[in-house]
Amino acid sequence: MSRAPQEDPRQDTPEIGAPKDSAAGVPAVVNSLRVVGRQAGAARGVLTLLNVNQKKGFDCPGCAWPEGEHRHTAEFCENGAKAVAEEATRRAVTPEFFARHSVAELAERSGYWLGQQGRLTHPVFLDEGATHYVPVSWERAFDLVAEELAALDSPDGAAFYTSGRTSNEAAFLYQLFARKFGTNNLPDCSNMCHESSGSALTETLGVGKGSVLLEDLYQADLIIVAGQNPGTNHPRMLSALERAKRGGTRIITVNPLPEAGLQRFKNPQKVRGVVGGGTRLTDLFLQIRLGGDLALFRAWNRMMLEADRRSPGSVLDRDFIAEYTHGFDAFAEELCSGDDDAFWADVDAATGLPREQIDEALAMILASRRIVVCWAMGLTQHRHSVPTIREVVNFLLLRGNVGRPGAGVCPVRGHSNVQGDRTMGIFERPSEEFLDALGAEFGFEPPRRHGYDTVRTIRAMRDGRVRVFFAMGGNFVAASPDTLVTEDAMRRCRLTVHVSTKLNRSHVVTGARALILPALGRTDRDLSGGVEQFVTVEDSMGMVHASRGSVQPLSDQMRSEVAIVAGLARRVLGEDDPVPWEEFAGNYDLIRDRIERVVPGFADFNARVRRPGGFTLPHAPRDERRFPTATGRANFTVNPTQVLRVPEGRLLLQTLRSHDQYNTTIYGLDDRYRGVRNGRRVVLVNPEDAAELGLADGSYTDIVSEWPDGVERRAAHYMVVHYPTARGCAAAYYPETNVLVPLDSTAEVSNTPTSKSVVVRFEPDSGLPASA
Ligand SMILES: Nc1nc2c(c(=O)[nH]1)N[C@H]1C(S)=C(S)[C@@H](COP(=O)(O)OP(=O)(O)OC[C@H]3O[C@@H](n4cnc5c(=O)[nH]c(N)nc54)[C@H](O)[C@@H]3O)O[C@H]1N2
Ligand SMILES: Nc1nc2c(c(=O)[nH]1)N[C@H]1C(S)=C(S)[C@@H](COP(=O)(O)OP(=O)(O)OC[C@H]3O[C@@H](n4cnc5c(=O)[nH]c(N)nc54)[C@H](O)[C@@H]3O)O[C@H]1N2
Ligand SMILES: [Mo]
Repeated sequence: MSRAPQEDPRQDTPEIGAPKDSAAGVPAVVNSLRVVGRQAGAARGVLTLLNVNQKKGFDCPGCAWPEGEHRHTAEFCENGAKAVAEEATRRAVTPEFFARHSVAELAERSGYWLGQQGRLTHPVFLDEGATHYVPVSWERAFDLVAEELAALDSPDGAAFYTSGRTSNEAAFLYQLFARKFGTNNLPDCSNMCHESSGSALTETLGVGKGSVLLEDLYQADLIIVAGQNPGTNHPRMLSALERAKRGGTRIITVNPLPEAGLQRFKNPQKVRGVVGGGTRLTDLFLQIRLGGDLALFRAWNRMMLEADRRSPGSVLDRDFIAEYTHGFDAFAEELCSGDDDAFWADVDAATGLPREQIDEALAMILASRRIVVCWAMGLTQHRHSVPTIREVVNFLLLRGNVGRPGAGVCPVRGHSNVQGDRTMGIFERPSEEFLDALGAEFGFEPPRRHGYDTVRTIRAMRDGRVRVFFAMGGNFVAASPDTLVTEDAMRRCRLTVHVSTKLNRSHVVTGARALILPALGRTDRDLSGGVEQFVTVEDSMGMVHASRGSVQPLSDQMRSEVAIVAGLARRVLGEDDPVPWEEFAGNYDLIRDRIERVVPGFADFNARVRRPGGFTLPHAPRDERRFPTATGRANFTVNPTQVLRVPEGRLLLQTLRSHDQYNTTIYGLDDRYRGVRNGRRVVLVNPEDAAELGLADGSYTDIVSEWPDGVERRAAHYMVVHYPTARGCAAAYYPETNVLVPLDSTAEVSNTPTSKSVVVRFEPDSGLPASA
């Protein structure tokens, strides 16, 4: 058992060139047109693209970055184009496809190959002991789910997963269905993503979302981008940073890797971006060690406290602290106590940064009245992620940088509607207020017991406590940690069900019985109930707007997610259930009326969402400096330094995204900005570490992770690439390396898998796996 099963090593022959120091620009656009042409047929592809994020079009299924006020006809980014092409493809996975390929055969294919086969067009069923999926009617499919749910000892024997592309309307109905069925087992991709942000922000500011709007970025004096690679994962963010930059904003980047987009940006939307060197975005690059951010923010905070002691009132916003915050004294006391040498020794060990750079950054911080901190997975996927983000909040609170223009917290979300899904109640630990409102609106008593998150769901499946796994989108077995454990857990289920657009690994690693239910995606025209429907989404900055697909679906058997949930709910909950499921499926306005009555901030939902650009949800800290926390104030917190100490001869591995993938969907085998072509089995290692470990550039190695449970986790046959990452750190691509992430290695409080800090050692290459 030595390899991640979704790999196809035969296709993987990496070629390495020099990393780039700029992102986007002409090659990006040309590349995206090429991908679009290949995938969807040029005409259909370009027509589709022009519609993305336009006022009357669909929301880009790429990322959750907001659209801005002026959407150009051509404002698409390379990776948005790929996401659209992936979905709008004309290739189809039909019942004939499943007749040709057994599940066992499909399980030998790579995730890349599976995704390339096209859109799922018909509901299909894999019966116990069967070798192939066979077509099934929607009615029969719902009967099968109902049958297995009815056979459970308790409603908590089922788990209802959600990925982050699901619309507000579908998500609202889905969680209503799960709760009427009787469980809060609503794990979601957030559990593996920004859960640490939500946990930290809810505790400290009272709202688990970002507090800035686009204008705030433009007005900021300083933007700190920590643990994020926007050139690949949020390319439109670079346009916003460029605009801020032109207005005089300075940018500090904190990252173990020198990511191309953050160094220089060539704006493909402008002539200026087409020729010349592009805009230099980063003023100061801090090449930090993995997991060093807590120590870095503590260092800045301590220096600010000390400077203010020397010259009271010169640094801190004392009025803000007195009026709006709680816990300052305890925070300052802990941070400034203790031996100076020991404190700085920890900072050195954790960050690996020269003291001059920390000082230089501090000077920029002190010269800036308005500061925004942006972050993504580099901050959220470590054991001490929640303390790290709490410390970021401390940093901003010290100088009143929350709740005023040009300042605030900016966790940059991943999936295009992951934030909206949470707002709609996709959460295993819902608040009492939410459950009260939901129960009152629909006349039932929702379950109060907290449900399972992603990691707990895997354990429960492994231990036989969850027997039915239902997924609204996503690719659970590939996205989750500890691939072999998760796949085994999945196989122990009675029934696994996937509502999906594309074929993926989770369809071929199944429970005793399995269903694939084909859903319409964001780009597809939705004629549920015989009339054209639109859905709504919420972006990373709390802006809600409409999304209307325009592409003719490939088959009349594909259904909208709303229609699927409604049909299933009726079948499972029975004819007597008073919720008007059929009416909801025929008119999404009726769902929005209910959302308005249950979820705060959606007053006049149907009217406001029809206005161009939609509307912004209220955010108490941002709008009125009101902090709905336990203390009624913004909370300072005490977060002792944690240093990830790695034994001799080991490195800390982060698992991240290449430029040619969307999470577990692989678009191609290149990572252009990092200079990697035609392969994904690479591990990026600092040349000095490589020399110490005897890892020659271009040689092959096995990567073995270390975790105190005695289980061997190995990723075989990876090419070593000498790369300018921080000392002591390495990087390799997710999802293949999920085989190395131990299920039980999770963040404090948020329980997020520690995908960015896996202790690994290197062993001699055991060669290509047998099937190669
Ligand atoms: N094209 C494309 N777009 C996407 C996605 C995609 O796969 N493809 N995925 C979407 C999703 S769901 C998400 S969540 C986002 C993810 O967006 P990102 O968070 O940008 O994604 P990652 O590739 O995981 O990159 C993590 C970055 O953090 C850095 N980093 C890692 N550890 C640390 C650390 O300890 N400290 C600091 N300071 N930096 C660190 C890494 O070097 C890397 O630059 O993107 C979304 N958008
Ligand atoms: N090691 C490691 N693991 C990670 C991460 C990491 O950085 N490192 N990142 C984590 C993060 S941030 C995230 S968000 C998760 C992602 O976890 P998921 O969201 O579960 O995974 P995706 O790859 O985004 O899911 C892709 C599948 O979603 C389906 N799909 C796409 N669009 C639609 C749609 O509109 N409707 C429906 N019903 N289905 C659709 C398609 O069938 C496609 O195959 O992975 C996490 N896992
Ligand atoms: Mo994510």
